[in-house]
Amino acid sequence: MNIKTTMKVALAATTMAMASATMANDYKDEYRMSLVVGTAFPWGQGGQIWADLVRERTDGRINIKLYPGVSLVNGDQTREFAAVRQGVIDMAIGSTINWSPQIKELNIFSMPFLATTYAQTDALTGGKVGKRIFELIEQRGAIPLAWGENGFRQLSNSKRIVTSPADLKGMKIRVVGSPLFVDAFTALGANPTSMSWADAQPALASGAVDGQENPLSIFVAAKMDKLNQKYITDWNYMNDPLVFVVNKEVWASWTPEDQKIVRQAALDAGEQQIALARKPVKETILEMGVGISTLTDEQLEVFKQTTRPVFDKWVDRVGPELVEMAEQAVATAQ
Ligand code: X2X
Repeated sequence: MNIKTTMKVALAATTMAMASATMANDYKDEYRMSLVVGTAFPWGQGGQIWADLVRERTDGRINIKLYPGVSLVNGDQTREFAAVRQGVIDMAIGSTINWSPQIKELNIFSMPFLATTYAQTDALTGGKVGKRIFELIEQRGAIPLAWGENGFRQLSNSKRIVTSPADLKGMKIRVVGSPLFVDAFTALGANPTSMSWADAQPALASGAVDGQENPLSIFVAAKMDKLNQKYITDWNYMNDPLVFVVNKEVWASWTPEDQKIVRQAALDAGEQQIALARKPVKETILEMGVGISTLTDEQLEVFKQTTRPVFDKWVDRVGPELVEMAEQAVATAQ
């Protein structure tokens, strides 16, 4: 080796050492994970599991702190995805409903009575639809890693047993931030108001609204019996999947080894989180003194027919191709 080559090699080695030092410096002391609800809920538990697995498996190189209540966007869950994209939030486990204002295709999961069993839900997230949705999330600026689940949304109210659209007539129902829900509950004859989860609880407590729709695991953990909710309609109207994501720049700042760890931890946490979300809680709800009406096939059919025009209206917004893909997936699942 002549002196020139030796110097070149030395220089290259120095540059490489500097690059890896910069990379190490790029790691933040703490990564901020946004969630709508905390660890009393399966959703929040999923966040805790993900954070713990990542800390363990990276020997503390990646430290994640949970920010429940979507506190990084002042409780406005419909702005969460935009904040992930902008880097205000480093990572999140977010609901497809809450991110649908930015990614309209996510409304596929909210199409009334499209997927009414767990097998059908899994056929959507685990198949072509899930793959397509992940591509779209990545195109819109975040790295999707795994699926979780909020759960089948069931209706509850303070007034009466609801087994037909007629029972819902004029009832004030709090709905989430996708206009699809306003359309659906309007078609059913109710009087829906869209508001955040933070605002929903006081509105239910004061009687400003009569009812709401959320998975039963949320009903139990939020103690909705104390929010005047006495009657539940078990109708599996739609299941709200959750998505584990990381901001693009944050993702790029990690070594490939750490990216692999974070991805695998998300998949493992997602699996555990879904199992927690699917744990039966009907007994607990009955013990709370709340009635549950499980609809018969005939009763379900009436709700399905009544919301059909809304389904049809949203096919164009969600994308006919995606809807067809979803209908095929659901038809082959049980
Ligand atoms: O706001 C809701 O109802 C909740 C907690 O289920 C979501 O974030 C979609």
